[in-house]
Amino acid sequence: MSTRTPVSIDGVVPWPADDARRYREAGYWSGRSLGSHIVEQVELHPDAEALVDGSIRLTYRQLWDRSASMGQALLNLDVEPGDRIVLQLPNSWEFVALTLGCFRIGAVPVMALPAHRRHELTHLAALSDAVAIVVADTDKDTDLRSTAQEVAAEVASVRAVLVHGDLSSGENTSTPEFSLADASTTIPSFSDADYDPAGEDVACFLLSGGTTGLPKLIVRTHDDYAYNIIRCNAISEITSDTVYLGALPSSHNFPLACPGILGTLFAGGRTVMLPSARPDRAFLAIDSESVTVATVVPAVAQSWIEYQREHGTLTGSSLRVLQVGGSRMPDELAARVEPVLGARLQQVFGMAEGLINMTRLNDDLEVITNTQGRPVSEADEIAVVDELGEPVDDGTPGALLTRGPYTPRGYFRAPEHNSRAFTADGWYASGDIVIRRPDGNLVVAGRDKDMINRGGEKISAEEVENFAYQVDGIEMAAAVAMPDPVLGERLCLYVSVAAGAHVTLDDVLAVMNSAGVARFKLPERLVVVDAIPTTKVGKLDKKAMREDIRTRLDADQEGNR
Ligand code: OOB
Repeated sequence: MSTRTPVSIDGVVPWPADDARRYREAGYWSGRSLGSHIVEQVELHPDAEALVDGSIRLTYRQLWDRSASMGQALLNLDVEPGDRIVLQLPNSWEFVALTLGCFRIGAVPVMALPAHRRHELTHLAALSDAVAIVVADTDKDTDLRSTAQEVAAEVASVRAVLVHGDLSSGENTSTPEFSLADASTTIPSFSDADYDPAGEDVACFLLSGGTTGLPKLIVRTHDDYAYNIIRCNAISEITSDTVYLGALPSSHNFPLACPGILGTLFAGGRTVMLPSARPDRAFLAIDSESVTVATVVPAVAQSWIEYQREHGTLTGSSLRVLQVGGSRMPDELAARVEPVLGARLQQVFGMAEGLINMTRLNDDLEVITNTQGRPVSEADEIAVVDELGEPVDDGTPGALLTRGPYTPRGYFRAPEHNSRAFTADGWYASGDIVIRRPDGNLVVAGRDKDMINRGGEKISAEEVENFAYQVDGIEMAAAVAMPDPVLGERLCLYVSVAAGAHVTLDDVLAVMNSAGVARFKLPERLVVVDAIPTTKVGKLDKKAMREDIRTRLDADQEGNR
């Protein structure tokens, strides 16, 4: 157990003292840092492979050494325990080494998504008071070095940019730039004993899917995140024999810690990092690395099933468990996983805010196919309530509330939002409508939050609407989910316009692109209406618009026949 005094970060909402004591006494919180769990595996089998990234293969000892180098490089930049670092890296060994380096010296990575651009990165850096930003040199067609420089110029606290990739060209470097390659070879001179974070110290900031404006920051402590990982490992049966495929963006809670990369490291298994989850590449990796567990969203599961049906490349596959979550998996798709891919399906209904539900590997097929599972910990509290906050009977849909040892009690520096997202008793209102079955398993039946779930990527309707209002001629705007056979949902924007004005989708995209918004948030269809439907109390009637777009899509299909 760490003996260091915890680092206090202004704006973190702690668990109430009584609950914290209870969680410690019950052994849910061990008072240990995340790194202390992983170093056990380093000592146990230093020469076992921990991480594979293309042609690079790192043993536990090598990964641990590289994470020390990364930690030292941060210390050389005067990064101190508790300092925040916006981390945006593709799936790579560097992502893991740097994350572990941060954990070891108590620096706090802010887990930006690879798709984030200037708009989101600036927000994350400013909200977290980040001292540094870590990016890849480019992603697709975007020069992320320049983006990071723009963010640094905007946010006074940022004093360094660390770059994964090429630093040889470019002169726009008003904020000092450092190479991650150099950082990974820095000679470490610090001792873990001097830094080892306390259990209650902040380990990382995850991002909320966000129902309001820009993403909120979710504070995860070493204690709570370690417990999250340990419970997920137990339920997913992760051991030193596990070979885990990390193909979703690693900064998501799901592939990071449910049980994900960190869970596999906790257990002494091996993680194979892939830059994308495309079936051709994933299947090659599964075959050549004898992958046993993989994590995907439903849209990816569907593409794997289709690919396998067409090409049949997974014969005699090592894949034992396919974890699927992030958005609702249709029951018909769930039923096809095991027959086609030969792997046991594990449905995962989780959230970066904490609570993780999973089907168990030995559940009846009916449960695995038709439900999103049950909490991974006996200490997870669940309530399903009606509009008045009264519990509903099992079998009746209601809003999901939760509380527990790895579900924090408030977002970072968001008191106003916290007063709405959390009840006075500390329950987190997830915004999901669920049915609890008599067997305790949850079925996700809808949601009461204003969010679009585009294949697992969450988009706040409000954020997109705010951009729409910057377009000349738009008087009223409403972002709604339109059904999509592949992604589940895509974003459709309804607008009403001023008399005589002519607004196109391109006008909206132009505003969002010039603001540097992540591409996945861009509306994919614009519907111009005379008047946006409203409810009796004058609120945007999103239900009516969702029904309307359904009808329009059906009519389009008819027209195409
Ligand atoms: C995961 O985390 P987030 O924070 O990106 O999104 C959480 C939200 C949930 O509140 C729910 O609305 C939706 O995503 N969701 C699902 C789902 N899994 C997540 N909706 C229906 N069925 C599912 N299986 O998405 C996440 C975090 C950890 C593990 C798994 C997913």
